Amino acid sequence: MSGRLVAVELRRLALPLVTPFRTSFGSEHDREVLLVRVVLTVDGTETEGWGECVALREPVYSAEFVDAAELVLAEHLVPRLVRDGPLTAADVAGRLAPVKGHPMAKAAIEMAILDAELRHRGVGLARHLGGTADRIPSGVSVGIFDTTDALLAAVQGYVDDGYARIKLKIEPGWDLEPVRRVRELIGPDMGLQVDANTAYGRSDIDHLCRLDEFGLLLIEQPFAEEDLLGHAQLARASSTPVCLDESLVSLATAADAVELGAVDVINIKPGRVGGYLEARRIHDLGVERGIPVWCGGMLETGIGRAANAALASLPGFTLPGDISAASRFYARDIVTNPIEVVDGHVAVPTGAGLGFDLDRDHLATVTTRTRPLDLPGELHVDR
Ligand code: NPG
Repeated sequence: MSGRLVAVELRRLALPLVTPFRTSFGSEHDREVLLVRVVLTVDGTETEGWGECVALREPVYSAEFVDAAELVLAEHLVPRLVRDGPLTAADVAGRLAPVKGHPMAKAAIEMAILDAELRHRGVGLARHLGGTADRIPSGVSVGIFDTTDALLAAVQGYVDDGYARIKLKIEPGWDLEPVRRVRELIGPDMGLQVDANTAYGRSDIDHLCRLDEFGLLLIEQPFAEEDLLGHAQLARASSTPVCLDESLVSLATAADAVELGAVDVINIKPGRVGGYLEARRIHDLGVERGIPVWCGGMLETGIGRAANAALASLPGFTLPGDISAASRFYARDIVTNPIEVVDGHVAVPTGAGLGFDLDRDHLATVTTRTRPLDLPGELHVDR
């Protein structure tokens, strides 16, 4: 059922983090969020939908950054979508394919249209994607600390909160020792994994193999985004499964990485791959090829967090995702039904659309700018 985009608005929010989050590429103290609000008319009824763009303020995780995402949405993506007439969420990726790159910006507008479309139909995202679980195990991602003692205290807090697995950020100089100490703290049975965010190079393969003794679930993205060969070499040398994040920007790159033996486990982030529909296709590839997948996180608000929980309810998500409680990052979420962790699990939203309920008052408080887009009229070509 096609709909017409009758309004699109870009919103910028400033959200302080409850505690700074340090990775090998920098420290985040607050989150500058870009939201996309659409109004879609289907069968004469107008429905609102929201999407969240996961691009960071600076291009340090990937090439995208929030100002560029706003610009490409306003000047290139939305005009193309509107120009070509009525659409469904499933048409978005194809219509936007002529614009190279910018997966996070593309994902945000597809997400908003999907939200509106599903709300109109009264269907939840999990059901739409083929999700089967009604709750999913929740993992937490723990940043780099100045001291190992501070790290251990933080990890103990997350263990007490009931998280199902721990992910540690690592970088050269912050790897073997913190991992050893955390493994001692949490015992041999709790899931533990590490994420390097591209901080190492191929010459570190022998060093990284020393992580094998800690029984890790996986090592995530040790080498540069482009370095599939290096990851394949590590996968052969090390007994720790190699997981890719930054390298996998589409179904095609994921399929190539599998073929090359560069990836044992796939981190799926819908923003990184251009949207939830491409994310499902990567999930399907994982199921077909026997590659476990899990859902990554990008410090999302309740909008993206709800959608991620829906995605992670698909059966191929056999490892806990980075879908932690919203309160791990934000004192107050912009939704009235924030994701919470109970017995190490997160409930999969069941409401229509992405399943979140906006806290409009709080959203207004944290909004720094609202930009309604002028929508170009459709081209009516007489044939
Ligand atoms: O739980 O949302 C979360 C954060 C998970 O560590 C996490 N994300 O590289 O996967 C990552 C990392 C990240 C954080 C990436 C911030 C980009 C920005």
